[in-house]
Amino acid sequence: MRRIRANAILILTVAWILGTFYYLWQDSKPSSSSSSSSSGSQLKNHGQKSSSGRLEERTLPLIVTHVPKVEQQGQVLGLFDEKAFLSSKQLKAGEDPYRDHAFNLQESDRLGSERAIRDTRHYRCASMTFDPDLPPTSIIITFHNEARSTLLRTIKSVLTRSPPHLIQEIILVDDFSSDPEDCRLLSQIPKVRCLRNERREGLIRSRVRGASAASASILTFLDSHCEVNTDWLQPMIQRVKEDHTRVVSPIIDVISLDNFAYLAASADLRGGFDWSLHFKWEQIPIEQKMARNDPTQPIRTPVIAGGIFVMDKGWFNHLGQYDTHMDIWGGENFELSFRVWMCGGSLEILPCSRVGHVFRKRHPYEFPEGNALTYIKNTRRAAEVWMDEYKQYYYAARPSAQGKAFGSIADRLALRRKLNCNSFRWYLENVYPELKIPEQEVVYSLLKQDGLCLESHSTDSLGLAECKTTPSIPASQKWTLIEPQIRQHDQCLAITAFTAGSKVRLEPCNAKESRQKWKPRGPALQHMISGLCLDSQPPSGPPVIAQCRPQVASQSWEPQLVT
Ligand code: LR7
Ligand code: MN
Repeated sequence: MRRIRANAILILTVAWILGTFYYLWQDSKPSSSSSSSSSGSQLKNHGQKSSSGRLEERTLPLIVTHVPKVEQQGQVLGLFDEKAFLSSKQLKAGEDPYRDHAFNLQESDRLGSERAIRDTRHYRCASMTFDPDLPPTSIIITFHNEARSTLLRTIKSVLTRSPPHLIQEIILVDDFSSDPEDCRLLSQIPKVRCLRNERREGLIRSRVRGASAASASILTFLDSHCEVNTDWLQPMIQRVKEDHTRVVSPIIDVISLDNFAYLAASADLRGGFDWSLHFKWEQIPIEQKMARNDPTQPIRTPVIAGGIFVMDKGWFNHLGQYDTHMDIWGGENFELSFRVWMCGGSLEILPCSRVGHVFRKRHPYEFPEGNALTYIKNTRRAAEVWMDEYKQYYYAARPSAQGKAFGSIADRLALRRKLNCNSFRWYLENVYPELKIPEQEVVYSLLKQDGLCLESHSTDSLGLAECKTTPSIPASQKWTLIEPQIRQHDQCLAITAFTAGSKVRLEPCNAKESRQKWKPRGPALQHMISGLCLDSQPPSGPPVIAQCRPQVASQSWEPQLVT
């Protein structure tokens, strides 16, 4: 009897251990097949635009496995002669495969019009459900001299990996490519229309043209060298259907520009930027990451990469489409992102939607006005219209932008007023608090007046004294002008009362303290709130504030830079 009981306990123990192992195995499964947070060797930063608008490549540590999958094949191209289309334009022997497209054309051509790719989603995505009555979308793809094989793979992946009833049409906009045949031939594919520009417009105006021609109520934008992955479309349409003010992007997987391997991108990234308006992928803030217990949840993002997103057409039009005075490439993703957030919408990345994109290191096409000038013009327009007083940090980070032409922004400012949008400060506080306001370059100055210098005697007493420049300037005469503060280390120049004649002294800096806020007014230093100016009358006593008379010697301060 005892033996039977012992055996029963043994069996139960073994079953329990096996059950536990099975459970753990189930939960860790995605680490070998997708990009869940449990797989440590993730691609952290998958391609980044540099300040010149080029792409910098990162290491791609993921091993790719090709799992052949039966997909809807055959019929999607109708009478379109795929073989003739691809074979008539292949790389000739001895030609540089990178020359025309900045990726390995030979490898792309070798893959043909379609291939199986790994389903890179978290395994839990597969059990998501969607409304049966999702609305269809118009897919908009603009291209300028795209390789035939990448363009056809983009189109075919859409047609084979999307529920057919969700694809209303694919609108290609040929942005004046050298060969008009691409556009003409591709129009033979069922559901595909192609509009050809009569001159080079750039991707921004081309997208607006495509969007205006779209007949579905939801717009989906794609680059011309993508491959969409399993069930990529439903999660995005679902989110937009639930709330038309959402603008959603997939996780953008990496297609290697060298061997066209399809690589899973990290699911922990969102779009960010620095003050020069240089886009970068960045880690989700740690608090948000900790709070994410469901890997299928959307990720709020301050900006989108720009090329691949889904947006309600009515909302796109209501918000002013794009700034059509932006040319060729670049900057439109910031303009759209600021506008969406500041004018009542939101941006998110949906981890259960995956689209591959060929990231390149250089632009394979020409910029009629030059690459740098175009990027500056476009980003300057975004900064001037949307960044309010914070545009000063853009100019500080990109000094070459100053003085460069950017055209009239009157219509965009009018749009911003009409839409009654929030301020950029609101955006920084509510959407992107992680973007730190730069400490402006620390400039040490003497504040000189007729050969005398403003000096601190003790912590709170000030006066004028002979300027001491040798052997070195004492700390008591060095001032840092970081608008709106006039600082000496962590002490700030502050008024003691808001009335004329009040003393000025030093006190611990506090960014919220209005008594410490100054601005230059000609040679004078004006207290911002009282409107009174720093005055050294009487010359021996502590400085005071007085009615501004900037021509008067006692109010004339000459900052002299020292290091
Ligand atoms: O004059 C042009 N006319 C065009 O139609 C120049 C380009 N294009 C087309 C081009 O064929 C392609 O389909 O526009 C699309 C984007 O150009 P790419 O692929 O040369 O640029 P990219 O991949 O570096 O572009 C990213 O940034 C752009 C900024 O203007 C756009 O927002 C792109 O859509 C965007 N691509 C993505 O977001 C995919 C992920 C890359 C990242 C990060
Ligand atoms: Mn691209």
